[in-house]
Amino acid sequence: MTEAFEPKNVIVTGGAGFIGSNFIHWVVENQPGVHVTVLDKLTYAGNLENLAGIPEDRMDFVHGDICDAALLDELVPGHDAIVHFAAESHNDNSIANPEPFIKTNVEGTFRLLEAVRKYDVRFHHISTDEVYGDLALDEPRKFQPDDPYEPSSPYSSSKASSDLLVRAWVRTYGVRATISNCSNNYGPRQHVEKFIPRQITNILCGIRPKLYGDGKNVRDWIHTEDHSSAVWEILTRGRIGETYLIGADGERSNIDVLRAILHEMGHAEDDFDWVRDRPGHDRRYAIDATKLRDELGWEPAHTDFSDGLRQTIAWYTENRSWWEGVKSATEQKYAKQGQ
Ligand code: NAD
Ligand code: TDX
Repeated sequence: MTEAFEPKNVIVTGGAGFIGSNFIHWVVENQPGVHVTVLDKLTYAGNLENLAGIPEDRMDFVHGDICDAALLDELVPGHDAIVHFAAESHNDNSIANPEPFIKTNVEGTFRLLEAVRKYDVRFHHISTDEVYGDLALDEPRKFQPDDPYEPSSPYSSSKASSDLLVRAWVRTYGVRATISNCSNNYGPRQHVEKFIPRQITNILCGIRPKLYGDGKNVRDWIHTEDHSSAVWEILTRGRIGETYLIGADGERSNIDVLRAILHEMGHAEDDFDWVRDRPGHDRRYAIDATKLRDELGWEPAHTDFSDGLRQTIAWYTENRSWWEGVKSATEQKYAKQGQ
């Protein structure tokens, strides 16, 4: 067993977004001696409100771009780790306009790798199961860490590219880095462009939910707090150069998830619209997290999806001011795409 790494001063890129902010709340609650420096560009997906309530002595916020090498030269020295969440994260946006995905996800990761190489800082790269392409609905197999990369969308190919850069910087330059590829996250503070919050907020606004294609596509859902605890284990106890898959055995078809939301919110289970399918739409994702569970002893805490979904519905119901301002622009964008 390798000795545990105990970071005290951690840069979190993309910390004002959905998963990054949930990770920071988790660290502040569970790791008392750790200070976080957030580096976030505050794109349409970043929101400073996501960091409300974090004590001032636990966090600094830096408004900036991960592609800015001069800023990284100022910021990185003095920190002992970077956890890299910042990305353009939405598949549908990547199909409409891939360029920001190449810039932030590929060039941004390259800039960070150059900085951690220069200043010898531990790096953890957050990635997605989508780099492995998709599985058939009836296939017993799940994704394994060493599976070949077969990304389908501009988003997933940009994430795959960034993973390969990390692997190369480890092998060629000896950078101290790990990678995690996680399945679909749900929970509070997820942007209303994403599937679960879009449908919940549609219902709250009197708009019928929208289901792509035949609704049979399967996603492997994990609560974002379980993603956070897994990332911490990998950052502190993972083996350098390794890839860990993060998932909590949460496979569900989109139509089942939508019906569960409709049921929970008191609507008939056919009270939704079928809309145009996503081009290149991946059929099924499924994670085998055996390596993470066996090697690091990680276990998810949120094993009851219905319960997690109920809490998520409650969060969006109680926090209308968090999402109301961006809802109509998001729906207008979808309407233009026939979705
Ligand atoms: P998000 O879109 O909610 O947040 C992204 C954050 O990154 C925002 O705060 C944004 O302002 C910031 N950002 C974007 N470009 C930047 C730049 N150039 N410089 C600095 N900051 C920038 O994304 P998310 O859903 O929280 O995803 C976070 C990470 O997790 C991403 O790397 C994503 O690929 C990965 N991931 C997401 C999921 C999921 O289900 N959402 C699953 C697996 C992996
Ligand atoms: O309105 C919708 N209707 C619908 O049927 C939306 C927004 C989505 N969908 C479908 C498409 C997918 O099969 O729901 C599923 C989930 O869609 P998204 O929330 O867009 O997620 P996905 O494309 O699976 O990608 C997510 O998980 C992996 C994250 O957005 C990525 O950042 C992460 O890497």
